[in-house]
Amino acid sequence: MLVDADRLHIAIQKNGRLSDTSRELLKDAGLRLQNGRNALTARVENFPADIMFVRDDDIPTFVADGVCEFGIVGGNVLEEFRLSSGEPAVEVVAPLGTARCSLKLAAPEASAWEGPQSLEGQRIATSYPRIVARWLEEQGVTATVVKMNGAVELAPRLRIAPFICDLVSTGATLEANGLKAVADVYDSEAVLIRTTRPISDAARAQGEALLSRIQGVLTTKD
Ligand code: PRT
Ligand code: ZN
Repeated sequence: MLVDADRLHIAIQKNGRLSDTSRELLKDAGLRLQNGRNALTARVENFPADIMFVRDDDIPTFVADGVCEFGIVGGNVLEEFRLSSGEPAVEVVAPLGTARCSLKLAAPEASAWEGPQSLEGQRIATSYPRIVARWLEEQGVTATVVKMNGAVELAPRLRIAPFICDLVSTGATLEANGLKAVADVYDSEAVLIRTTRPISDAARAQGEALLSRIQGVLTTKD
């Protein structure tokens, strides 16, 4: 546990697609951060909370371990984490409506697609192997899932796998790589998560106050 059990610890992405909207949400909730962009942590001047700037992939772990009481992360990252960790001590307290995207199955433009059965016995490259494996099971299809940590859209050209499953927002990346989306696997948006581990009474009360401020911000944005 971090030194001060009476302060809240909030994990947000340091740099990436979630960082600006995460900072903005905390700001709109009235939290004034002390440090600039390059710090790893920031003290909130006017609320008993510290912000941790981390990789998005680490956020579910920090919250489930109770190192941070709150975090903001993509639903896709949280879901993959949940499928890998049994029943982690983390709950979604608010969908945020930002960073919307879909995990989509894609195939080379020229290939024939006759539905999920076209995947039988094939290879699929993805950064989300557990979400893809669950979907394949739901479809009753057996295929080999190949985990890649990035540049998934190159897999067909590199002959790693003829199919990929990757996040899509505008579709421009698929198009630029000669791929077409053939199925929706998981729809995602950023979510505010909270630890379900026991925390101090003071931290719990601050957490409730933070949550109601954030809910207030979200309501005015609806
Ligand atoms: O460094 P760190 O590990 O923290 O960041 P990261 O590189 O893992 O994540 P980042 O910042 O790229 O994305 C963070 C989260 O943003 C994701 O987990 C999603 O929840 C959400 N998000 C929303 C997206 C996209 N839209 C998105 N389009 N994440 C990634 N993409 C990528 C996608 O992987 C593909 O390469 O953008 C490309 C496709 O975009 P379009 O517009 O061409 O379709
Ligand atoms: Zn990441």
